[in-house]
Amino acid sequence: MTDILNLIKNRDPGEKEFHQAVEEVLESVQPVLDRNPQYRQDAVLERITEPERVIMFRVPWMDDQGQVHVNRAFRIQMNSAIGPYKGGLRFHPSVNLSILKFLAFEQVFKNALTTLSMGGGKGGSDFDPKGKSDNEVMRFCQSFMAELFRHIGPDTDVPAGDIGVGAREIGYLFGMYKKLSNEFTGVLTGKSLGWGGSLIRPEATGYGSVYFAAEMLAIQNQTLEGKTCLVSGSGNVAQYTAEKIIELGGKVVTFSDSSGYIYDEEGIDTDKLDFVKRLKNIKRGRISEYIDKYSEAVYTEADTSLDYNPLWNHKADCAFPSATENEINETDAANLMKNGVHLICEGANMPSTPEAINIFLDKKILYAPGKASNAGGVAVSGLEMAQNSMRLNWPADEVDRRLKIIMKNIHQTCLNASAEYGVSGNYMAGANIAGFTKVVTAMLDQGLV
Ligand code: NDP
Ligand code: 2IT
Repeated sequence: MTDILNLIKNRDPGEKEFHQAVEEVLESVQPVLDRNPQYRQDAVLERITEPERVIMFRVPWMDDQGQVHVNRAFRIQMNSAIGPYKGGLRFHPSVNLSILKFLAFEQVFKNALTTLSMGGGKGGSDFDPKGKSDNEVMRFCQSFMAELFRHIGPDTDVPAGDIGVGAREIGYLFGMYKKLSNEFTGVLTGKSLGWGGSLIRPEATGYGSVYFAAEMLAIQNQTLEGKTCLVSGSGNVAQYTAEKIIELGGKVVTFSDSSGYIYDEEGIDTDKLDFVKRLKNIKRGRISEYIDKYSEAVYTEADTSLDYNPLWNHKADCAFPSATENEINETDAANLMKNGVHLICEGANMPSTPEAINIFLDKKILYAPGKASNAGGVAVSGLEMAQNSMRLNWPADEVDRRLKIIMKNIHQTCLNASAEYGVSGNYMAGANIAGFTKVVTAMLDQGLV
């Protein structure tokens, strides 16, 4: 295993996020490799860590003043052993090959856990939608799709949203795809309801994450009722995580964005949450504006000179990191433990550093890795694809019912795999083992392709 990791690191030395994601999976699946020595000769690890295809392209677009800009964009088609490539698009200035390869790699195992027929992919651009007009975003999306359209399709690769890509962007991307291909197909998920979207898709990642947390708590005869929860981010995943926690009787006390975070000791109720939804989804404002309306809350500006994030340093029972990768480091993890947090449920992808995860595992708290706990989003994307194929729409309660069943099954699958390999209760190992086993089996069934 160390050989493979060194090979990957030497081949692409700068890709630290990708190395981090690969290292975690390779460590977890070592017992599977030990039981299956033939995987060595089949070069299973070399194959699963190398994208099937990487597309990298230029996106020229014009701003409202007539100035031309050029962004860089990618689509990583990581693995298609169990279905068409599937995974989101991220528009954020930090986007690079390493980040998208880590996300695509994680997506492969996550999608396998959903039990739906979806391979893994991810894409995006270093374009920053913040502060851009709707017209600028539209022109960017159209230029982006003018290249991407030839590489995707409803049975080839089905992108969706991620950071910086929501209903507005999916609309513009879909419109351009339809025009270029002259087809109305389910080529993207996260579409709006009137033209092929699925009910519950906007809610799915957050709801699914809380369903997963409730399953973990149920093992210990606990519920979310009365539990104080820290939520980071204030975008799609954070909003619907908070909504479901509130519905199940928990108390949400934080939200954040890249500028800072708010702490509302009284709890963010549904009225306050509606304010945040309007603030973020319609006004596209900053979370600091929360305290203009609710003066009982405290706003703390992000401070990059600190080696910890004060959001994770409040008394609480549960934490739902739902912003971005590596947002919980070793110090944050120690602070969470000190403050009584005994459940970490990852809504974001890879929000905890390896050092932080080691603390969670050492303390034997309930720790759900993103590829299991945030799989509800892509799972309902899979249900959107199914509805598009049938040309019908399921009612919200039907989609929600299926989402709950999928999250419950993922939870059980992680537990079963962890028990089978002697690491009972380690959801991270269980998720990695179960996802890996499914994908590798499919790859070997299909021969050397
Ligand atoms: P959104 O764009 O809706 O929201 C992202 C939130 O995280 C914003 O509050 C944003 O603040 C904050 N954020 C983003 N980058 C950073 C950063 N570098 N530092 C601090 N804060 C940051 O995205 P989503 O809610 O969709 O995604 C959140 C996470 O969930 C990501 O890790 C994503 O990969 C993951 N995920 C998303 C799924 C989905 O269906 N959307 C499915 C599964 C996982 P600001 O506005 O200031 O940038
Ligand atoms: O990380 C993720 O799972 C997503 N951004 C959702 C992907 C999807 O295809 O719905």
